[in-house]
Amino acid sequence: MDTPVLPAVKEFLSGPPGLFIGGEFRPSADGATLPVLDPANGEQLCAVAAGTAADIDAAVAAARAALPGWQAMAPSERADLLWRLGEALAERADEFGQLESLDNGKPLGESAELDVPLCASLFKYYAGWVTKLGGESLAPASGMPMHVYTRREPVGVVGAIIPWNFPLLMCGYKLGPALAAGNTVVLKPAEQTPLSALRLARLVDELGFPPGVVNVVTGDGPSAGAPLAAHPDVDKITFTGENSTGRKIIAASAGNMKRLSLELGGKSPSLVFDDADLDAAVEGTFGAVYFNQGQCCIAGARVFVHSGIHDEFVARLAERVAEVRLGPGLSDESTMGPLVSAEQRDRVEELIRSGLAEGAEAVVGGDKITDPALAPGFYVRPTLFTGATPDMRIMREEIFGPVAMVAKFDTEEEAVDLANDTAFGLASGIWTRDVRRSHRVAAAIKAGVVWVNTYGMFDVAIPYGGFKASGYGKELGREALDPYLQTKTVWVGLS
Ligand code: TXE
Repeated sequence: MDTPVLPAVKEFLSGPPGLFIGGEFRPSADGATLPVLDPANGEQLCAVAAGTAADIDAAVAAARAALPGWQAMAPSERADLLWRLGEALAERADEFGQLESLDNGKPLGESAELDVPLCASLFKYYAGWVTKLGGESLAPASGMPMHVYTRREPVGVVGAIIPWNFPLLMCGYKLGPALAAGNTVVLKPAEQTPLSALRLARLVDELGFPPGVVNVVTGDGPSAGAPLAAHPDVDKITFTGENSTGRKIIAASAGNMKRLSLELGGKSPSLVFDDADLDAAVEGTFGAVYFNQGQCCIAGARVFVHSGIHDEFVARLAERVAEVRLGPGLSDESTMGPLVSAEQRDRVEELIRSGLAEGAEAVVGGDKITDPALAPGFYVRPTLFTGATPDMRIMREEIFGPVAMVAKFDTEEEAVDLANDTAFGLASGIWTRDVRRSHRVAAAIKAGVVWVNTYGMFDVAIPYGGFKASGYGKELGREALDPYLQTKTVWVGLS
């Protein structure tokens, strides 16, 4: 049965607010709009304003103008606003969850019970830091008669460019630490999923954040993202998305030497040793690959299994994958929703075809959806490949869809080499009962996160972020504040 759409969600969809600039909602400068589609059936949900360079200019000017006031506000007051944003969000988990599921396609259980509460707790966590950001007093090694201290100052105006896989959560990842550190923000949501960011903007407005502290400009990458990345009056860009877009952002930001935090793609390995708890490894690997329809940058989809347990592992994982029930996010029958867009579905299907053409075997899935109830939506049949070799495209390129590749290894050394045979370095998983091996392998893997006998765990207090081509600048935890602050050193002569 489908969960009935809440009146507040219907009301929102009947006329979503425009761009949020300087505390006001307004249409885009040229009046253009973007359609927002329901990925479960391809139909239009509503339309939102399509911002361009002129709107970005206005939003950046509003953010710049708001900066002195926001920084002068008592830290306890800023903390209070962030805390109340977290509270208000948690109180509206059902509404935000529905909006997110309609916009992105993910099951309601995931949006309302995971994404919204985590985003709410993020604002509360960073509220706690606002009153604790101080510098230090330092003694010169030479013994010079100087009083030296550091101040931790915000970097200024932050441009946040976010993707569509966790639309609301990504708002929290960026806004939480940026605002806590005293910056003002221009947020550019993904064109596929702008709704929860606009709903959040309404909340920001209702709670009385000073105008211009948070600005939201919806629009596509080239028209709204690119001018934000290149804007001479933006001090920092924080970006999550594709590597090629990350490269464009690096180039665009060179003009005024913007600070950058980049959370890019991944091709994460899961290593299953022959002493692993197989039940836990199968269930954990299933979640590592297929959660969020596989649209996770941390997806542990390169699964390397010891040859002694390979066949049994594949049989059990195949059974688990076959249990998936595809359907709309708002249906309580569905355990997996559609992908976010037709473009993403086509991209994933093309990679599945390449895997078959290059000789991998699809133990489950691999075929197109033909069921007339699902076909108009952007669904992809969850797929499990065996026999994938390291040179295949499915083993090298980020798939960002519900596709796992299981391959064999014989020794620990080989497992580590296979795990590290990628340009990316975001996350990884190890399944073993041997505590010595778990630490040895965790140290040898070149990735920003290693999960041992678990996968995909996140917590507001624990830092997360990639190595190698997966980007730089941590998110979550205390470390996530650093990229939003700069240290000023003050020397005071005492003689
Ligand atoms: O990403 P983009 P897309 C990967 C995943 C997926 C692929 C494509 O493999 O299949 O990327 O997704 C904005 N200047 N990830 O095309 O383009 C864009 O409007 C400034 C991994 O959606 O990177 C959106 O707001 N901004 C990932 C944001 O960038 C630009 C999450 C992300 O879109 C821009 C999503 C430009 N020139 C996709 N061009 C992860 N690591 O979590 C686009 N944008």
